[in-house]
Amino acid sequence: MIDLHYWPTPNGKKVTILLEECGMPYRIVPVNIQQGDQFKKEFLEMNPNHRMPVMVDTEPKDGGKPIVIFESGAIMMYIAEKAGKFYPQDVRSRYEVNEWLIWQMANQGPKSGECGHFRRVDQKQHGDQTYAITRFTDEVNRLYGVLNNRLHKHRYLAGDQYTIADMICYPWTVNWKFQGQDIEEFPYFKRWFEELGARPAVQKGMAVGSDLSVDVTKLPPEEQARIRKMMYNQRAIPVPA
Ligand SMILES: N[C@@H](CCC(=O)N[C@@H](CS)C(=O)NCC(=O)O)C(=O)O
Repeated sequence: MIDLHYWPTPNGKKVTILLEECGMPYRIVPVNIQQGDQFKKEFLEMNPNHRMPVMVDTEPKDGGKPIVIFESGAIMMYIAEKAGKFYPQDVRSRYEVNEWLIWQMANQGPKSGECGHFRRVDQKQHGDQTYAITRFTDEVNRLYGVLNNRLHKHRYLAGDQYTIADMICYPWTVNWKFQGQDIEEFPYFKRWFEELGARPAVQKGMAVGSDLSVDVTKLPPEEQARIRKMMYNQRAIPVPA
C-alpha cells in the first residue's frame, strides 16, 4: 500500500493525479502544514526538508522494509516505475521525461510559488511589493512561453505520449489567472491544459483532500498572523543536542 503524507496543494496533487491515473490503491495521511505537522519529529525523520508530500510504500517490489521518499519529483518517478506506466523504458524517451520533470521541480514550481507568495503579501503591512511581483510574474510568463513552444511542437511535454512530465506540471497551471497570466497568449498550452483537465483521473487527483483545506483568509486575524509567521519566517533547524 502507498501511504501519501499529503496536504491539498499543487505539489501534493501531482502525486494524487499519478496514483489515480495508475489506479493504484493509496491512503492519504494528512500533513496539516498550517498547523505545523511538517515540523513534527516523526515527519522530520521522513523528510529533513520539512515539506510535504512524502510517500511510504509499505509493500515495495523487493519485499523489503518500507521505502520512504520525499520530493514530489522522486515520488513520481518511483510510483510510475513501480506501476510500469507513464514513464517510458527506452533511454531517449525516459530522459525527455526526466528533463521536463526536473524543469518543473527547478523552475515552474519554485518560480510559481514565489509569484503566488508575493501576490498574496499584505502591502499595507509589508510595503510595496511591485518589484518582486513584476519579477516573478514575468518569470512565470516566460515559463508559460516555454510550455507553449514545446506544446506547439509536441502533443505532450515529453513527446507523443502522456507521461509523468505532464502530470507534474498541470497542478501548477490551474491558477494561471491568479499568477497574472492570460491563457489566450498561449494557445498550444491551452489545448494541453484543456485536454488534461478533462481527464477523469486528473479531476479526481485534483479533488483529493478538498475537504481538508481551510480558507486562511476566513480565519481570525490572530490565527492568520500565526500561520504566516510559521510559514514565512522559517530559519535553520539546529542539530539535536
Ligand atoms: N520541492 C518540494 C516542495 C514541497 C513543498 O514546498 N511543499 C509545501 C506545500 S506545496 C510545504 O510542505 N510547505 C510547508 C511549509 O512551507 O512549511 C516537492 O516538490 O516535494
